[in-house]
Amino acid sequence: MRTKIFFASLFLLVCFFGISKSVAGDADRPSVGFFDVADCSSLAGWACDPDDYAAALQVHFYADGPAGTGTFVGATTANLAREAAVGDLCGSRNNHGYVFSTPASLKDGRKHTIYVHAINAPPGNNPQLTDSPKTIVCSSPCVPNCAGKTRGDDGCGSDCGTTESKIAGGEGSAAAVGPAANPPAKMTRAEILAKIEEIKQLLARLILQLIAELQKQLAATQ
Ligand SMILES: [Ca+2]
Repeated sequence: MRTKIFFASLFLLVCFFGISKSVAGDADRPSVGFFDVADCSSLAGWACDPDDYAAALQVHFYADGPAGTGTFVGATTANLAREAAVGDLCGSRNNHGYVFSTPASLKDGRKHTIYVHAINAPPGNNPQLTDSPKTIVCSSPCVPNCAGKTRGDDGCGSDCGTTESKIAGGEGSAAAVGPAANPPAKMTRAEILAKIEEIKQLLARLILQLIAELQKQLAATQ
């Protein structure tokens, strides 16, 4: 009887340690990586998983909070070539980089905090990458709109009126011709020289008209 109990106990011990060893050997190791870059063009870094260095991980991006509280704004695959140092941390495989275009939804002139999660291999907890989160502030690209306008702001800081209409003194010319005549934001050298020449000619005509008027008044006094 004692012999049976001894072997039964031994069997249970072997099973216990065998299972424990198996569990310890199969323990998931979290994905690793970095969130290197966050600007108005792209969100970039690298990610890999020590349980499967050959796997190209999915990387998920959230705005203004991590997964669970933030807004999911997109995903990409971390499968781009990176420097050798990344390979040193990813089982000698350096093709674990990711680059994701900064979503237009985040370009609203407000501050947004971007969180990056690597999708674990095998499926499990999806950790944030090192240096996540990062903050960006991106303005929306300005789209000029001069529809229905002959002058005035185009919505991007430039005047919808033409140079000719302002110099010639058309409708509303007093305001339009005003100081510096509100030149376009970007002018070529040739355009600037042409503009200066136009102003010189305009001033010359005005001076000649003034002199002529004064001469007329002078003649009247004789
Ligand atoms: Ca893992």
